[in-house]
Amino acid sequence: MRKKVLVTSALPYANGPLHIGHIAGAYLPADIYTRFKRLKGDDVIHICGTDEHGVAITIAAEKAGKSPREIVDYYYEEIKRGFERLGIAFDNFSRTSKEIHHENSQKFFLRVYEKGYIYKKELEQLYCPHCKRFLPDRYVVGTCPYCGYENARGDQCEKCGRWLEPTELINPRCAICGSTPIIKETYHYYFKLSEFSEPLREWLESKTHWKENVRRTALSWIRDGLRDRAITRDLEWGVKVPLPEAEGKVLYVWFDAPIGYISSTMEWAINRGKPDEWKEWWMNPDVQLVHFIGKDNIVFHALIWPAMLMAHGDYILPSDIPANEFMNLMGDKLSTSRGWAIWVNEFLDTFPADYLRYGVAAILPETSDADFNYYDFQTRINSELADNLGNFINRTLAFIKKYLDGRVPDPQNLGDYDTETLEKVKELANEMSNYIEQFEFRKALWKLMEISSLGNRYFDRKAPWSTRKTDIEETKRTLYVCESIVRSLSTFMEPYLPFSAEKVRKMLNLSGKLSWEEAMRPDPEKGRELGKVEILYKKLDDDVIELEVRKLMERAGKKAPEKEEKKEEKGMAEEKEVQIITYEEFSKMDIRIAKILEAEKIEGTDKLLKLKIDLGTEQRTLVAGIAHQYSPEEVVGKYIPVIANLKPRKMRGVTSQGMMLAAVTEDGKIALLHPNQDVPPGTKVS
Ligand code: B3M
Ligand code: ZN
Repeated sequence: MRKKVLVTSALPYANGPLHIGHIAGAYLPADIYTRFKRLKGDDVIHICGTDEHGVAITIAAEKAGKSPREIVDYYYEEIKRGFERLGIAFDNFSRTSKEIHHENSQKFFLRVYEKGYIYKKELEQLYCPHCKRFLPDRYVVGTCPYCGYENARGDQCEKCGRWLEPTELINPRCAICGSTPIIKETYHYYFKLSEFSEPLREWLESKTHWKENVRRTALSWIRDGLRDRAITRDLEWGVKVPLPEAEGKVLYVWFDAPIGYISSTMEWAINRGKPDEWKEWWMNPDVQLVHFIGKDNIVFHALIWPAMLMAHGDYILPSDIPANEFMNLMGDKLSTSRGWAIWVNEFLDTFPADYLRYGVAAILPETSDADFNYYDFQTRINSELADNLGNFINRTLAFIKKYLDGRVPDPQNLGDYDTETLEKVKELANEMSNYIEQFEFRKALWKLMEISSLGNRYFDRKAPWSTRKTDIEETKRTLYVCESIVRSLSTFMEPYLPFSAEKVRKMLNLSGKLSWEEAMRPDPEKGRELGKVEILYKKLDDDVIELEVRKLMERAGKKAPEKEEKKEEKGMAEEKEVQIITYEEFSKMDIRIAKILEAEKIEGTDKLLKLKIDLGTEQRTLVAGIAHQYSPEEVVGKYIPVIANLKPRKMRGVTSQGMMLAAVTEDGKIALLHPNQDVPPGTKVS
């Protein structure tokens, strides 16, 4: 049976242009997934829209000297255009400022209110005496009480991801004028999140197939205790609280935004002329609901939104929340305010959309943060897209055009190597498909590239340029197999490279898209005349890349790296992070074996242990981020390597005098390291 899959991507704030961090976090994976599911024959819709409320918008408006309305109107168009150019094909792209969404959110609120999960409460709030207003959310910044990050916003700490109340911040300051706020009385409506701890825990525990980062983070927050939260704000801009006594209050943006997924589906149904059809998605337990998000949105999608849905009662819960980590840029954290970002629309003025899609898909931050580097991007495009995939497609089709009458060859029968090759393609396509099903888009992409490498190897081994003079039947066999692979590729490419997939279909003169199933079989239309053949991927010249790097550096006020420097680094180290250091640099590190004497958990954290260690000549205190995996009892008495001359660092009020070394896997699992023979504390590691 056809499965129904409802895909959503996080609703981007309409307060700035799209950058590649957005693309890598949610939209590209969601689009790949949707396109793939469609080829597989599932009934799938991809829903999104802009998030147009909240202080992210009002602050942007204030900074630009514009009204919130002007800001969201402008960026809605700008963002939508970026998605279209990039081929992110939503079934509906709505806006939370639309009437339909306001109504829907108000209904949702009232329902939860009537069920007793929302209550009114007086509270003390931060108020800026200088700006003369309350300071909700991003209007106030201060130190995060959980992780110590100094620029945490009033509603969420960017560093540890926790949901905060403005009054929890240490040393709060007004984000607009910098003054110290005072405390003033007001009232707000609270959502009884605390009541959902148990149901949420049970629900999350059943999600064993989820990405570990999402489940683990959400469960650890439950363990820390869920508190009721204010879901209204004293603002002008937003969805009005639908209660007569709540004059001047609007819904907190994170309360209304996820409801936007439903509103956007409603709008989709209306546009299709079947206004009730959204219910077949949101009220249908057979639907698989998949939310694609970036990791900073985990708390909202894995805890608060499901709790809201549980409280409401009529709608399905998410089946999966594949959250991605962050995408850095040229070794440094993305920062839109510092100009350290690649803007989608600007990028697409220079590069084809499929180049961006490929460059990002190849390094998606699926298990850990990734780094977009222009030079690696160039290498990938040139050696993978152009030399591998493009080359195979072009050489095959050009050969048929030139020597085989421009028609799909019709060989008598195939030899072993020919059928084996076609079988292998099927196998690789199945592996690719399994990876996509598990949201492992990078690995799936390697499989795609393996198919075209296989094709290239086959072409080389069969050497049709030489057989054509001696054995035309053999040449036909070869090119029939190659053409069949190209035809299969035109489908397998589609999720990642939709624009070039379309071009390939044109060159092949196919009447339309093939399903995944059809693409697994050799071409049945022997004798079909091919279309016009053109080069699929042009290589990127050094100058083009240099110019982009220079533009980026200049905008951010940085110095461009020397050309030689960058080339050498690249030659020696396969992937980005690996850097070569000299022996002198290495020898500066004082690494020694220490014995753990005492260990205790650091209050209020779930990751940190405070250790007392013996370094032979002295005892020291270390802070180690292992508490989520090791209990204090487990580690006492153990011998571990330590960098003894690392600059002391204060964490959660404890100064760490050195750092413990351990093995950390890609998905964050830690394994302690121990010497495999007895050595005294203080023994040097070299
Ligand atoms: N607008 C946050 C963000 O862009 C937010 C996502 C809403 S999803 C319902 O990071
Ligand atoms: Zn102020």
